[in-house]
Amino acid sequence: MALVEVQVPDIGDFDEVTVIELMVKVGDTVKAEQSLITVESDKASMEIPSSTAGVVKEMRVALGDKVKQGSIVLVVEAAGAAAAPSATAAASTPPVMASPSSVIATATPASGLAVTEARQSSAAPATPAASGPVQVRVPDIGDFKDVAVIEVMVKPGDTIKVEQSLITVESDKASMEIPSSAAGVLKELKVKVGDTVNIGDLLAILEGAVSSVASPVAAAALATATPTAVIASEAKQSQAPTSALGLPRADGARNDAASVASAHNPTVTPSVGLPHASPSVRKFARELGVPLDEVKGSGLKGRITADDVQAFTKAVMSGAAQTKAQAAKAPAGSGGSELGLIPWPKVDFAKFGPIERKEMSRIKKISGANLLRNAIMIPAVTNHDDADITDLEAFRVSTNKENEKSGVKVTMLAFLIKACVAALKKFPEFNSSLDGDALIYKHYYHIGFAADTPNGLVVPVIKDADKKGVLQISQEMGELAKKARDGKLGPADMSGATFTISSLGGIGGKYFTPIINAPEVAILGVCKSTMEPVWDGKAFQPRLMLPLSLTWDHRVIDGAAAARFNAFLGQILSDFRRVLL
Ligand code: CAO
Repeated sequence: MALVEVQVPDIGDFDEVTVIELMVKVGDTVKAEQSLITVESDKASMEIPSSTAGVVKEMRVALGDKVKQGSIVLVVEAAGAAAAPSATAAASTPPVMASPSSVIATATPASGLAVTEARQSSAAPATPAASGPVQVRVPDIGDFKDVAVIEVMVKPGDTIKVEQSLITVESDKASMEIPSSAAGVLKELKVKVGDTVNIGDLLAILEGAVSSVASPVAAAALATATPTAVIASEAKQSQAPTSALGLPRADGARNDAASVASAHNPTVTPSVGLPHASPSVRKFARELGVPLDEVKGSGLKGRITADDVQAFTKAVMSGAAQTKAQAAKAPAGSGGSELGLIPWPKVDFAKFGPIERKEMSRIKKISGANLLRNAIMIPAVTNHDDADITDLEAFRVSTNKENEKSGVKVTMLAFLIKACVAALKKFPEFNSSLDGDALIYKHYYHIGFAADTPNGLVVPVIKDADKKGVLQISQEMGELAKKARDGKLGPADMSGATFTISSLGGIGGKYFTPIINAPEVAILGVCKSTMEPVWDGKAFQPRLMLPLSLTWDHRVIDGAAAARFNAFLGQILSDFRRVLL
C-alpha cells in the first residue's frame, strides 16, 4: 500500500479555479477515474477524477479553496498493483490524472474555446448552401454514443444564427450544447427531448441558410474531438487528452495539431437556464423524477448537490413541499382549472394600499391542502342541534373542585369524547371509513380533537377513548394540547383517529360547519354553551345549552342517521348516566 497524492491535472489556461464541491471524504474507497471534486472558474466547471483506486486518507482541499494545476487534492492509500509507488508518482502521471471527467462551461459558448485538431469527420455538420435547405448534424462528440437530448432550445420558425445553441446533450458525466453551424430559419427539428443522438445524426433543417463553415477544415473543426478545449482558451490545451465531453479519450490520443479557433465546436456547457448542477447530479435527479430547476442549490454559488436533490425529494414525499407540477394539478395551485372553474382572481393588492407578504407556516400549508381536498371531495352535510348540559356542567365543576389537588382539570371536551364514543358504538357507520365500494368498520375508538396552535391547526388523538375514564382523558388531552402548542407532537400523536371533535367552546360562537378529517366520515363541532330559556312543557327553564354541529359524509351516512346521532348525543350529555347503558 502506498500513499498517493492526487493532484489537479492540466486544466488549460485557467490559473486558479475554485473548489465548489467535494464528492468524497476521508475513509471513502474511490475507484480510478471516480470524480473527487468539482472546480469552477468563471467560464467552466469540471469534475476532477482520481488517477488511483484506493482509500481516501486525507483531504487537502476544502470548499472555496483556490487550486491550480499541480495542487494536491487529496491523499489516497492506493490499492493493489495500480498503486503509485511513491507519493510523487501521482503527480507524474498527468495523462491519467489530467482528465477532467466532466466539464461544464457556464456561459460564453464557443468564445475563447479552441479546437485542437482539425480531424476530418464524416459528421458533415452542415451542408453549406447560399439558400435552400441545410442539414445540421451532430458533430464529433468524441467517444460518446447515444447521448441523451435533455433540452431543445429552438423551435421551427426560429431564425437561427451561426453558433447558436440548438440542443443540449448529456452523458452520465458531462453535458454540452450543440450549436448550429449555419444561419437560417429553422424549418424542421429532427430531435426531441429524450431522444438519443450520435455523431452524424440529423438535428435540424434550416432554410435560407448561409453556412459559416467555409471550408472542409473548418467544418471538420466543428466535428473534432476537443479535449481540453472545453475549458482552455487558445492553443495550449494539448496536455490532457479528453473527448469533446471532457472525458478521457479511449485511445489516449493527444490532440496536438494546430489549434483552430472555431465558432462552432460543441461547447460543454450547462445551457443557459439549465440548473447549476453537475451531470451526475442531474442524472440522479432525472432518475428520481426531481425537477432540478425547482431545487435550491446549497453549494457554492448556488450549485445543486446530490444532498439538495435528496432533501427536495424528502420534502415532497413528506408533503412539506410540492413540485410545480403537483401545485398545478392541485385545485389551489391551478386556481380551479382542474375542476373546470374560472381562474383564481389575481389582484395587485399593492395598488389599493400598503401590503406585506408572509409565507404560511408549514402546518398551515399541509393542513390547507388536506382541508381543501376534504372539502371538495366529500359530499358533506352539517346538522345543528343543542344539548342540555346543565347537570353535566354542574357535575364537571364539582368534580374539578374535588380534584383540585390532583392538578387534572376536567373539561367539557373530555365528557364529549366519552359521549361520542357511546354514540359511535350505537351508530357504527360514524366510526367507519370508505374503501372503494366498501366500508371499513373500526372496532377501536380513537378520538381526534382539533387544537389551535400558534402555527396552525393540529389534531392530536386520544387513543382507545372507550377504555379510558374522563379523568384520564382530561389528563391526556392536557398533555397533548401542550405538546401541540409547543410544536412537539409526533406523527404517532396525530394518527389513527376514527372520529374528530372540533371544540370552539372556550372561544365562542354558536354553530359552524367543520370539515371532515378524511378518511373519517364525520366530525363534531362544538361551540360555547349559553344559558337559554328552554320550554319544559309548562314553563321556560334556564338551561345551559351546548350547540352541536355534526358534519357527515353523505356517501356513508344518511340525514336521518345524523339526526339520530345528534339526538342520542344530546340525551347522553343531558344525563351522563346513559353512557353506562
Ligand atoms: N362552552 C362553554 N365554555 C367552554 C366550552 C363550551 N363548550 N368548552 C370549554 N369551555 C371553557 C372551559 O371550561 C374553560 O373555562 P375555564 O378556564 O373557566 O375553566 C375555557 O373555556 C377554556 O377551555 P379550553 O379551550 O382551554 O379547553 P378545552 O378542553 O375546551 O379545549 C383545546 C382544548 C385544545 C381543544 C382548545 O384549547 C382548542 O385549541 N380549541 C380550538 C379548536 C379549534 O381551533 N377548532 C376549530 C377547528 S376548525 O378550524
